Amino acid sequence: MRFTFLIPLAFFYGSAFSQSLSLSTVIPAPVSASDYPGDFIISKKTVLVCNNSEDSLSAALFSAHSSKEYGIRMKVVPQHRDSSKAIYLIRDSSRHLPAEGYSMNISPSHITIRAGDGAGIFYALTTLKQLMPVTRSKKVTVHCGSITDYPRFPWRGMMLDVSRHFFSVDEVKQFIDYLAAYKLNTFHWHLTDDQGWRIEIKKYPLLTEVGAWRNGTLIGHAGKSPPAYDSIRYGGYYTQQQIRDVVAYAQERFINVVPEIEMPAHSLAALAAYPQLACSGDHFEVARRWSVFDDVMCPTPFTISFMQDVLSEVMDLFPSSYIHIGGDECKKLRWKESEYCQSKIKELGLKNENALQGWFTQQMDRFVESKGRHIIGWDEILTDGLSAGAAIMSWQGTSGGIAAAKLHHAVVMSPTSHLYFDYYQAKGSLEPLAFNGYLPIDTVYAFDPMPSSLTAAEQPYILGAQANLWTEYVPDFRQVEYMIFPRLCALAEITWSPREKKDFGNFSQRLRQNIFPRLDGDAVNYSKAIYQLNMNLSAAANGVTVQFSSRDSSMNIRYAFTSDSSSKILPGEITDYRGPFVIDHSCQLVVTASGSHASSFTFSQRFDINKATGKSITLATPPTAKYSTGGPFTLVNGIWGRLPWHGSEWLGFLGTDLNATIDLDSVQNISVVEVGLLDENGSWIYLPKNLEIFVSDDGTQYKPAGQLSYDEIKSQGGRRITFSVPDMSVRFVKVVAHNYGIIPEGNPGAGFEPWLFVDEIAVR
Ligand code: TNX
Repeated sequence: MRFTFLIPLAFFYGSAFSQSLSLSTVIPAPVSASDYPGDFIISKKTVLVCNNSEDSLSAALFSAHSSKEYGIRMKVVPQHRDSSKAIYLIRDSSRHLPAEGYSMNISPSHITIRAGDGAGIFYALTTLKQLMPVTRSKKVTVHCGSITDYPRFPWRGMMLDVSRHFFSVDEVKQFIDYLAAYKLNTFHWHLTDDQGWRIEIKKYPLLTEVGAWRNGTLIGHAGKSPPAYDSIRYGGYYTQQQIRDVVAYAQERFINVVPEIEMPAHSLAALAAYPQLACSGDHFEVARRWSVFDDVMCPTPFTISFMQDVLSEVMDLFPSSYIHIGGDECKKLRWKESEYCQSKIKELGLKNENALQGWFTQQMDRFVESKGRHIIGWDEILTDGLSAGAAIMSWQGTSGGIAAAKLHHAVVMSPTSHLYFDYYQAKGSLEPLAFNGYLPIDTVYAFDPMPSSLTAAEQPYILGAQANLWTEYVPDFRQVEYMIFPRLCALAEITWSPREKKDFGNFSQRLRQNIFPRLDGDAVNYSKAIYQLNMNLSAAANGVTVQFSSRDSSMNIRYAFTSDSSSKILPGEITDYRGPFVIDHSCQLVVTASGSHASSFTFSQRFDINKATGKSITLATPPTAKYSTGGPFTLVNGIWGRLPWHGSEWLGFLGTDLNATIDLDSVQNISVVEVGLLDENGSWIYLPKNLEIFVSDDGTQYKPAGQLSYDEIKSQGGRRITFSVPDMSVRFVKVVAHNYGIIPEGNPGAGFEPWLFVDEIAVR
């Protein structure tokens, strides 16, 4: 019957008619969902029926959402005589649903939601929101069906760093809303770091009066020398009143707020306010740049009682059973120099400074436990003496978490390899500045928080996972949105949905069908990187062959060439991509890939086609495996590496030389050789000691054609080094760059072998 009037109905409503969404389009994927024929229609006559005050609040939030998105506000009533047009919210523990679980039955006349707790009711309504039309429509239909759903892990989290950049209370609430929309239940609030202390502590007012403000901020990427700063006083903090407000707001959305107070390192802002916290020195500045600093708190009685006072106020503000005490990246230089630390190590019979950090952590651990709470910290805090209740957040891979679980500590997985949302999610020159790593959404999705090496008895110690958004390169909230969306959706699915349900292709389809249009509607600034193409380059006769592949075969790929670096494609100059094509002249290539709805992803790439491009190249010493992705061809692929550098565009030689021979195929006239180098000592990448060019007609007899010393390379800017060779006819060009050799004292990486990084060799 239904299908007979589907067509006239569609005609009548025109574009306003939208087919209701299948129950299996929800993100995170429910444990089980089946569609039944028919729709439930939400209108102003629909009522939400519940008789529990906690659920009434969830119902009111649902109604507010419906009012904002569709102009339909629904009444929340304790009972309803007419069973039609009702959405029932029922507390029912007889079904033995796991914590936070719910069941939902949608029939044409009414919807019944059952859950054992308030979170379950809230998540059912969250699911229902995703079953309502993706765009505003006259008729708000929800597909009939039934769902049983509950989370795989109890800790589904996201961290926001508000120290490196500060976000207002309203922005933090918006962030919390984003978490709630995908059933995440933990907001880890990174409140203190070297660059700013952001929480009011009544007993120590200077923490915010002094520590919340810095006199400028690094411009561009760290590691660039010399660093440049703006001179804008930057900062801000949350009053205790504001914190209480945020915590209450989060609680209404079933989100636990875990505060983080960093100690003993990442604490320059605290040291600037109270220099007595340090081992020595009486003047510190709130950091203006991104780094791991030598100055850290000293584990003295003063520091211990100071930080316990801070934690007391923190525990008054945050009901969370876990309180995060940081503990990462504590350099031990100051502790090695400190008489106090050295005598404390002796007195306690400790092995070294790391053990002293363990002892310091224990002082906090005992204190927090005495208040009926637990500490959680980064994997560096794992030592023998921790209370059984202490938990570990595993960031340097998963091994710290695995070790902790084996010792029966609770663990939250948050490895840089899969869950660092401050890393790039797309390749290409149009990406906004980010931390150096690369973390596309399919890598996030591939992560399983449960390590396969744990026994059944150890597995319950894995509480779940969380992603971290460090904000060194996230200056405003638009950029927060860009970094978390849509990777947040993948995080939600790996922490909520059953492992067997994981399917990236299906997930990305649901993203495009059910999520992207909503984000578009709410003007959320999300990344379109999922449409990103892989660009494969190979050698062609006089240039390179370009081939694209994508995660999605329905993708529509078009490209064009422009003379400048603008991404604008002019109409009429666009080509539909049908297969590999050759680039044999220098140009700017612009590529757009679009999927089934309006979103698209554009990137551009400059090609420098010269006599060496695509020619055969051999290396006497191979690059070090870690930086060898594209092989020797990387140096003649027509692409100069981007800055900030990204591994795949460079070859790296750890302690060894570059010795490259290019066969130009035939004898050619040449006058210029260019070599691309990197000078980033902060990353232990050093220019070569010298650079030599040799040429040959036959590939056996070589004669020198020029050489440059370290100082000459440096004076050319150390990036794109040009040799003018006397005009000559040659077939083979050999480039030798001698590794700088052991890094001298006083330089980053002193005493170690340096990296030599090369991205391109051009012959003209
Ligand atoms: C390491 S992860 C840090 C942070 C940085 C982050 C950048 C961790 C516990 N410490 O201080 O912001 O890398 O990715």
